[in-house]
Amino acid sequence: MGARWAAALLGLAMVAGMSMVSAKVVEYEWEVSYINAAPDCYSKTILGINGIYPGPTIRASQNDTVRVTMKNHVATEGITMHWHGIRQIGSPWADGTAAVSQCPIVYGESFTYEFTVDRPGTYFYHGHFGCQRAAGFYGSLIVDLPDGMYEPYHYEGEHMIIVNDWWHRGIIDQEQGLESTTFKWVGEPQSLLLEGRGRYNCSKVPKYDPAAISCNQTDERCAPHVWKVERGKTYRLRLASVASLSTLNFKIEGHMMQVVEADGHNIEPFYTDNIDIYSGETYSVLVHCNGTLDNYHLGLNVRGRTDKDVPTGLGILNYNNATAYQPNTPWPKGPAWDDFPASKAQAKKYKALRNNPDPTSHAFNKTEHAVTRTIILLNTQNKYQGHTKWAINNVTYAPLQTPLLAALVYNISGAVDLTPPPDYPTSGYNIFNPPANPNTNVGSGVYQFNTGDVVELILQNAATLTANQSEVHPWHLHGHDFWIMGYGDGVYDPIKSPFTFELDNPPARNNVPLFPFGWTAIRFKLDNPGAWPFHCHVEWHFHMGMGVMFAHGIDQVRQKGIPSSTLGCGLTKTLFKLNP
Ligand SMILES: *[C@@H]1O[C@H](CO)[C@@H](O)[C@H](O)[C@H]1NC(C)=O
Ligand SMILES: *[C@@H]1O[C@H](CO)[C@@H](O)[C@H](O)[C@H]1NC(C)=O
Ligand SMILES: *[C@@H]1O[C@H](CO)[C@@H](O)[C@H](O)[C@H]1NC(C)=O
Ligand SMILES: *[C@@H]1O[C@H](CO)[C@@H](O)[C@H](O)[C@H]1NC(C)=O
Ligand SMILES: *[C@@H]1O[C@H](CO)[C@@H](O)[C@H](O)[C@H]1NC(C)=O
Ligand SMILES: *[C@@H]1O[C@H](CO)[C@@H](O)[C@H](O)[C@H]1NC(C)=O
Ligand SMILES: *[C@@H]1O[C@H](CO)[C@@H](O)[C@H](O)[C@H]1NC(C)=O
Ligand SMILES: *[C@@H]1O[C@H](CO)[C@@H](O)[C@H](O)[C@H]1NC(C)=O
Ligand SMILES: *[C@@H]1O[C@H](CO)[C@@H](O)[C@H](O)[C@H]1NC(C)=O
Ligand SMILES: [Cu+2]
Repeated sequence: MGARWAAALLGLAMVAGMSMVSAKVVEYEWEVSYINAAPDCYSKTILGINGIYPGPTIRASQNDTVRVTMKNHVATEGITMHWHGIRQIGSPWADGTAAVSQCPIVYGESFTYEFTVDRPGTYFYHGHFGCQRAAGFYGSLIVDLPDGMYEPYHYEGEHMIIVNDWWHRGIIDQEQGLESTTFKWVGEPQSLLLEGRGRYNCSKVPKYDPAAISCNQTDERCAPHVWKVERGKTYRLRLASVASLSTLNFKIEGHMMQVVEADGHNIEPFYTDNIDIYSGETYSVLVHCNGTLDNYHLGLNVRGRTDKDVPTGLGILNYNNATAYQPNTPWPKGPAWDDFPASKAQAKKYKALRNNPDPTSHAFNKTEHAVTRTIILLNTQNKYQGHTKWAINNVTYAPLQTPLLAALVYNISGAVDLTPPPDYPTSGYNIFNPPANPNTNVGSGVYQFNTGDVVELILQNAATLTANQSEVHPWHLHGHDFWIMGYGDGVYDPIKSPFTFELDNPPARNNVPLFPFGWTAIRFKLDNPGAWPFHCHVEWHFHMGMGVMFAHGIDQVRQKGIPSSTLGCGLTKTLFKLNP
């Protein structure tokens, strides 16, 4: 039941320097259904693609067209798929965000995504409806340079490592707990997974739990993944985090890593023995395999939240086809989970690669990218009619029934809340304590921009509803890359803080952490017309309203049109009939 794919020449040949580069169509047909899986030895129902988990890897070359036809065989749930890090230039309808770019694909129906992968790098895809990403609905997406073109670094082999945190409860149960007025938090994960594999101690499953009989320590589906290397060679490890909650720290026993790529962009390389990966981020690290032993641990640990009951996730780096086994050496562990200074110092190491040979590098230019609009987004935890929520400038986001893009393109009256949320938080808000009045407003409003605007966006963190507590929030932008201008502790000062910004070579990213009680400044140019979410990539936080919507250039999208296959729900029902 492997992925069926076919590659056909597009017929277009592109001239790149002296070589002819031809873009092709890379085609996949996916059948989505519930499957039984045991990623950490505990058997449960998850969402599988073509019967497998993690989903099939998509591999294409720069400028190729990726076409994925996805059929929904899940009778009780709609589905969508988001191509994380792919900007969807000219194809905003293919972004795969339910309530924004399309209607969910209902039972028995198929939907075809078609988009260009314009930039080489490491990406991934994941469900973007409800909390389906947490149900195992994800896989890797790798964009190579065309034949004959090379990265500005050298390696002899490569491997993908998709990392995740994992719970035993099903997502429907988890979502219901988060939505309920008797709020039930999901808690910390049971396991950490590398390439969809971890290992839970089955003797911890209570005897009365029906799963006690299906938690099987010797199930081969939870045997640690083995990454094979040849002694003396240098490997590119492509890391991607689809975590639902945790920041993860990756470390290889006895080996250093040279970080060369972040979110699909080349960076100024640096060496480290451990790397923080926030949910929604991708990295490439080069590892020179000069170890003397047959097997080494790959280790994954929680950062930024307690790791008390979350054991190290393990994989095996195996040399020269020796018999693979888990070494009996201590598990690799980076800095302590609450060593925030270490995480902040590492985050600040990322700089765009100077003299980047990649013409699509998206280099920052302080003249060209001077700010035209500034927005400050305050992240708070609140209450709405007894429900626990996350809010941005005192508005918690509620998905609309009518997809935002269609609502704007067809100007459907009453489908969209056109009142933009505030550009600034309530003045004088004390970020260090929970508010005396925790109530917030619910909304689905849209920040509307002019194409060409350069927006500086300040994310400001604050206390949760618990005194002295503030959490890490990795923010992800759809449709655009932004530059990370800076990070700081405490309250952002519009006069003093900008003096600390990196104006020389800030890194271009699509994901950025916001540290507890701190602020993060990003800047981006509105150059890709459409409707785009900007949200916390913690699955549970976005579900609790931690996101905002951006839109610009809708006239251009309208001229080009959006496929009628994106319609059919909410107030687009009648349009669907008009445009069958
Ligand atoms: C990709 O397409 C763009 C736009 O058509 C073109 O400028 C660029 O040279 C192409 N790159 C490669 C590597 O084919
Ligand atoms: C598994 O859990 C049991 C019960 O909590 C404990 O006695 C045992 O030491 C654990 N095994 C490992 C390998 O951690
Ligand atoms: C556990 O898995 C192993 C390997 O697949 C299998 O041989 C064994 O029968 C399973 N045990 C139970 C109790 O299902
Ligand atoms: C492997 O190479 C690194 C740097 O290239 C060096 O520091 C280390 O000592 C080498 N390890 C072994 C076992 O040779
Ligand atoms: C390991 O096995 C593979 C497959 O049989 C083979 O291609 C490769 O050359 C072997 N590597 C080494 C270092 O022996
Ligand atoms: C930055 O942009 C300005 C205005 O477009 C241009 O004159 C200048 O050459 C650019 N600088 C670099 C380093 O590209
Ligand atoms: C959208 O519809 C409203 C009336 O419902 C109208 O006032 C407005 O001009 C329309 N906008 C566009 C862009 O067509
Ligand atoms: C947020 O909105 C709620 C509901 O309107 C209000 O009661 C509360 O005072 C507002 N909080 C802030 C900090 O503006
Ligand atoms: C919060 O932290 C401050 C400063 O560390 C301390 O004085 C205060 O007692 C703490 N409050 C609570 C409720 O823990
Ligand atoms: Cu968050």
